[in-house]
Amino acid sequence: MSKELIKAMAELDEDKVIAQIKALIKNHVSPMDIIGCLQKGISIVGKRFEEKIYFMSELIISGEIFKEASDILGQKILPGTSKHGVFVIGTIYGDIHDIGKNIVSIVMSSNDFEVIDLGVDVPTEKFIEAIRKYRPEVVAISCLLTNGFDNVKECIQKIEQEGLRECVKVLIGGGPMTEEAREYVKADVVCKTAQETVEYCKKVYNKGERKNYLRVIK
Ligand code: B12
Repeated sequence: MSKELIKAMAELDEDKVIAQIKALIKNHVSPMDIIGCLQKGISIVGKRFEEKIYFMSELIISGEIFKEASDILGQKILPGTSKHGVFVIGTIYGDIHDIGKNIVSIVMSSNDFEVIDLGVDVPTEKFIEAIRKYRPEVVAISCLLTNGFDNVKECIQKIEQEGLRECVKVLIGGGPMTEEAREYVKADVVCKTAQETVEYCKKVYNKGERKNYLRVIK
């Protein structure tokens, strides 16, 4: 853990963040460890926002610094070559947070999954359309706002009403997503990190249920 990087991120010192990242890369620290430090730093930003030490402008700046950092790190996490499972991901409507979702996308892609990223503020219809079109094994819904839980629940209900629920595993993720939230929204699984997502999706893929899905979807 680089305390300097955590501090630079928490204090929104963009130049120091970038310089630290470059130095850590040079020292062969893994991109995922660097992301871990950035995450610690940005969660301090979140706390300061709650405590009214930071305001909306600081939140926006933190997002921009994290994005710039992930662009540098994204180039170090190379996409896989042989695509096997299909993975659809999007941030639920009403929510525009996408930094965590983007990390999950990059890591899934580097682990040989074909990733269809629907973006942010994604309406239910777009998730349903993507399930029909791409026939993924897993659809992941990202949500960082506690008041977005009902939207996630509604989205999963609609997937069920469309007769698609048995065709796809629904995974949820994002800061406030817990086991209780999973029960509430009726998802199959909650993953806390990108690596957990990879492991869960590999398990689903290795069960070889995809053929059955293809038969069920009309
Ligand atoms: C940056 C930020 C913003 C940026 C987002 C920029 C962007 N492009 O994403 C901006 C400024 C736009 C923003 C806006 C708002 N935000 Co904001 N934001 C944050 C902040 C500081 C960091 C979030 C982040 O990117 N973290 C870094 C990433 C890497 O971490 P992560 O998201 O947790 O992701 C990891 C895991 O959770 C997981 N993961 C994440 N997503 C997914 C998805 C899947 C499928 C899986 C498997 C895993 C997974 O994998 C990641 C890697 O390990 C958080 C504070 C915090 N502690 O999270 C508040 C926070 C999320 N925001 C908050 C709020 C309140 C808002 C606003 C409502 C503020 C306002 N008054 O307008 C708006 C909402 C706008 C909207 N409609 O969505 C609150 C939410 C409180 C709540 N419980 O609902 C937080 C927690 C701040 C706080 N402590 O009060 N925000």
